[in-house]
Amino acid sequence: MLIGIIGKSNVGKSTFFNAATSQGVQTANFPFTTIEPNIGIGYVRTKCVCREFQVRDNPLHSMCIDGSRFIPIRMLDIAGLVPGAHNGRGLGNQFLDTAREADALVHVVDVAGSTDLEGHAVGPGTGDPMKDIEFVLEEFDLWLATTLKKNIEKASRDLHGAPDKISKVLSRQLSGLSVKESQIVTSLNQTGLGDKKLSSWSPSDLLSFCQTLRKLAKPMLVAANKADFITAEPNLVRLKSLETEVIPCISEAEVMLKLGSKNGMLRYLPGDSSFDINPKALLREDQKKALAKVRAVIIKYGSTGVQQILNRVCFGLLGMIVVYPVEDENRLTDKNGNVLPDAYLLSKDTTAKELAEKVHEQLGKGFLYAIDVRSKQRVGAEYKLRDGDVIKIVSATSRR
Ligand SMILES: Nc1nc2c(ncn2[C@@H]2O[C@H](COP(=O)(O)OP(=O)(O)OP(=O)(O)O)[C@@H](O)[C@H]2O)c(=O)[nH]1
Ligand SMILES: [Mg+2]
Repeated sequence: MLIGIIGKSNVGKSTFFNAATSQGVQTANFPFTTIEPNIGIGYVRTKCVCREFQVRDNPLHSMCIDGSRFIPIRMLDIAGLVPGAHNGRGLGNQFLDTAREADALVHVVDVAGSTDLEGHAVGPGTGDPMKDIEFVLEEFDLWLATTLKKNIEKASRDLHGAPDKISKVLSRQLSGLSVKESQIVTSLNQTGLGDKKLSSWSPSDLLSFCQTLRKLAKPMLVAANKADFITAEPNLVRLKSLETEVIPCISEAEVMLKLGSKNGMLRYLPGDSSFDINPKALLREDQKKALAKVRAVIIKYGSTGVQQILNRVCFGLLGMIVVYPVEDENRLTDKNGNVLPDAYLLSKDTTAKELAEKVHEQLGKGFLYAIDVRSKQRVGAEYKLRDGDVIKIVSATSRR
């Protein structure tokens, strides 16, 4: 899974990326600090099943800390947008090409209004996050339209007058954009363009198709960043009128807490609503003050918001579930004795057989049945997995 971070210039995209991935990419209070994309690994947090099964787990590709399972997801931070980017202003919008494969987007916004439309620092409360969101979405849709236009020209040549195949041809042309054919069909229906020849689409047909497709294929939520400023409050109220989900966040605070935790100064897990200072830590006065500020702001919002945003994208917008495959249904281990070694993020309707195929091609091919470890019941190939399932797959190719 890939989550793309988009937004205006200088709103805190890279700070959010650092907060989520614990990387240290460059951030600064001026536009276009980021030019080349940054790729990293963030984690979604879920309650691990280890406590329910009363086992001590040793995950291989995820982490389990105090009963919380942290599962890796890929994240992408790109350059910021300014109005007119599609005409080459700022850094243009070609860099959005790197976001083609994103399954979902986090749209970072400066909710404090401390930057103007171009991303230059201004007095907090001066900038307007509503306007920022408007132009960023417009630029994104125009980028999508340009990408589609190129493909549509090719697609209409392929069609040879068979309009009923529009969605098939479009989906083949758009395969690099992580778009499903069903999403194309829905967009064609919603915009009433299903019966119109591709070659006669007007620019506004194309744009309205792109807006509809973007909402379906690139689900997005707004990270209302810099919520620590007092000027964020009225803007957060205004953002409630958006159809998109908005979560307040303070990326800078998350960076600080993760660093403090790594250095042993604090006890803090991403997503927690509080933190404890290590009584043995020798904190300087400025550090104490900074932490007091962080504490006040996470009391106000319940958390720094960063982990909540990743979780909402993964489990809310994308509707993913977590499933734990094991080889030994009694010890909950793999063949090497690792307890609950894997936690798979899967889309909601994944079946037991599809899980087998994901674990190993051969396991899928020889699939016989699966065991729901919790109930010890056998389930068939078409069994729809549920969040938190622990599953043993029995296959003609497995060892028994
Ligand atoms: N007060 C406050 N400042 C923040 C927060 N997050 C980021 N900043 C500051 O905002 C400025 C911009 O941060 P960046 O992460 O570089 O922003 P960006 O969106 O990646 O910027 P570009 O790459 O230039 O588009 C920096 O000075 C950060 O320290 C926050 O939660 N609160
Ligand atoms: Mg940046």
